Amino acid sequence: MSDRRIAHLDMDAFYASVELLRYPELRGQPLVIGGRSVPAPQRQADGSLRCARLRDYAGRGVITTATYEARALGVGSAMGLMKAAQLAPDALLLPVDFDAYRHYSRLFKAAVREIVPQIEDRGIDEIYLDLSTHEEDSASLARRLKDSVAAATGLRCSIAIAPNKLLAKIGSDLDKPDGLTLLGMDDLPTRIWPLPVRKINGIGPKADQKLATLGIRSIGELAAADEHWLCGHFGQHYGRWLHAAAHGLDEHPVVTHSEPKSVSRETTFARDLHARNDRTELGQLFTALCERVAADLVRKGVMACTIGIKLRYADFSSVTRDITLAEATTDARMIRRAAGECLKRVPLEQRLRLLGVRASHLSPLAEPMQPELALD
Ligand code: DCP
Ligand code: MG
Repeated sequence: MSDRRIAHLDMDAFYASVELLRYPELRGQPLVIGGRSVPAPQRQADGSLRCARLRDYAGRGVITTATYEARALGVGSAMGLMKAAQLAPDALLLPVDFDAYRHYSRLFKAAVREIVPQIEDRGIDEIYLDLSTHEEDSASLARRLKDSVAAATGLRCSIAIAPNKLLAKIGSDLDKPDGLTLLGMDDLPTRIWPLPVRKINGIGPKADQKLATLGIRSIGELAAADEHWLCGHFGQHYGRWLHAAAHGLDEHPVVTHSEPKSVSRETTFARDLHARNDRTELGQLFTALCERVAADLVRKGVMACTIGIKLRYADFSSVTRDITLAEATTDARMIRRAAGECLKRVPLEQRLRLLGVRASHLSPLAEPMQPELALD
């Protein structure tokens, strides 16, 4: 396993960068995405763009992400917007638009698959790749992946190539944004050991705090700690893992295929619809979604026991509801009926922006029956 080559690719300031594709004139400014009921930027009669600023925000919303210009002012993901406003009152504030981010997520992954067909999908903006069987050297492969993502999306990403997933994940963060990082085991003392232990994927806030009380803050200090001593404090399993991780060891394979956990379809309306006034149109869209989910289930060879809906309202808040059926199904009408039941349990005063239907708790469809042999 020592000659594996694993890549981790992570998009730079992802949500914010997608917004900047739409509003290129905002480039270079501190900009954060987040909050609830944040107004979208508005084009003025003179062509200029009017955009909310952090200091205008009142509420409990948090930042999903910030441009690097905003991070320089001390604000970042998960920070409350009102707290952020004290640090960067003039920073621009944009609402989240998940549909747009999902669209670009699909685009960048498709661009990567053109070069490396098998990817491990780790969510909206990151993936792992196993490059071990590729002939091309790491630097030019990484370059080509970055160029392909940029050509397909106009967005930049950071990539690291390392002997395993653990180091690749740490590595992609080392030279952000627009990073291209190659790490070998030799780089451990200089590039990994000086980092805080939190940089290891798997050391969360609790373990971090406990390590701190034991006097361990950097990965190097963790590597120097005695394995038995660590096991005494954290248990055998986690103690051993901590010790191995600090030495840059990780054998996890890149997992490129997974059984679907759910099947879903959703649609954002061309204009916001109202449950009462646009009843017919909404009903038709709803039925069409259920039919597509049913077809997806059959195509994937699975049936579903739970049917759920997702609504996003005009103010971007969303709700989900689900219902568990007496028996698993792939039938569009049963899905439609269950989804209709869910719809009765959500508030419908506000206009709707998006409707989605999800089928989950999947199990394999019964084997098709053996075609009868033609005996004569
Ligand atoms: N995100 C979020 N809430 C968080 C962290 C992230 O909603 N607490 C969203 C917004 C990010 C996206 O997920 O754009 C990807 O998360 P990353 O941690 O990769 O952050 P970015 O891509 O924004 O920045 P970076 O350049 O550091 O990767
Ligand atoms: Mg990212």
